[in-house]
Amino acid sequence: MGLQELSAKLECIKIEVENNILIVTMNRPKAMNALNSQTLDELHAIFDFAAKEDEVYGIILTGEGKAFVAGADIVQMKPYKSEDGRDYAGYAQSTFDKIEDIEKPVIAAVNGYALGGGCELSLSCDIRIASEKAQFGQPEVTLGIIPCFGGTQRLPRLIGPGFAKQMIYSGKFVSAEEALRYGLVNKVVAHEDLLAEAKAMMADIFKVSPVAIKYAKLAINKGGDLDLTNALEFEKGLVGLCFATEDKEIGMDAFLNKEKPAFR
Ligand code: CO8
Repeated sequence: MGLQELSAKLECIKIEVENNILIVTMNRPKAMNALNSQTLDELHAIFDFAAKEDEVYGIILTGEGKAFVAGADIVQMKPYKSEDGRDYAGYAQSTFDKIEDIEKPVIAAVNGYALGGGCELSLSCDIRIASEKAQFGQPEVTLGIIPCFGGTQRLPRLIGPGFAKQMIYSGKFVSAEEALRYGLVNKVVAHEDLLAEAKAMMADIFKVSPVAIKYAKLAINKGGDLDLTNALEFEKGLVGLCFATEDKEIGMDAFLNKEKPAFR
């Protein structure tokens, strides 16, 4: 399915391609871009498209209006019993795994509220840039549940268990500046500069070897779940793969010839 055809089918998310960046805008403003089943279906379709489309080199995720994503859809979840809750969490987890595992860089440009599943969505991206208006939180405990779209696992892995427990146990929102201090976001920028900053960061990533990015992402994401000895083995195996690629020839030839490498 091409971009136009996919775009025409989407109701909760907008997509466009600009300079090889797929810009994905969460777009259910009447519900603060909350994640209902249809939105998760659409995210699956979009990331399937992004994985296959050669003209997409990287993805930026952002939101329309006051929210990035204000969490799972509470209206949809209210009637759920135990099994429904588990199943829905599983579906959201598989969606976010797909985002985390895509072999292309993904930047979250967090424009506003990133709460519950919204904070967890940003955690499945490689890099988070926040508008000064962004607010992060895991308010699930105020609803009598726990973060379950990966939040109890990805948040402490990113910012450490101390700050993660503070966020998860209190349910309180934290400002963009506080999120920067925790290491939850890489950078805070003026609201009007958010997308430009995300695009500029992506443009820098596009200058280097896409094959190296793919293997670096795999090494960081999968190696982090292994003990150090096995993680280093894994890293060694991946650099072996790098040495077999054309990108390695291009990169090292360019350096030795005092030229800029022309990857892709
Ligand atoms: N789900 C559904 N609707 C929502 C959500 C949501 N998460 N967030 C906001 N809305 C709706 C509001 O109900 C309101 O609708 P209406 O206009 O029909 O009354 C509309 O969006 C606008 O919201 P507000 O009037 O509240 O706007 P404010 O600017 O006053 O406040 C906030 C904005 C701060 C974002 C506020 O709406 C809020 O706190 N939202 C809920 C945040 C939250 O608790 N998120 C966590 C949800 S749980 C989760 O994400 C993970 C759990 C997964 C469990 C899954 C297993 C089944």
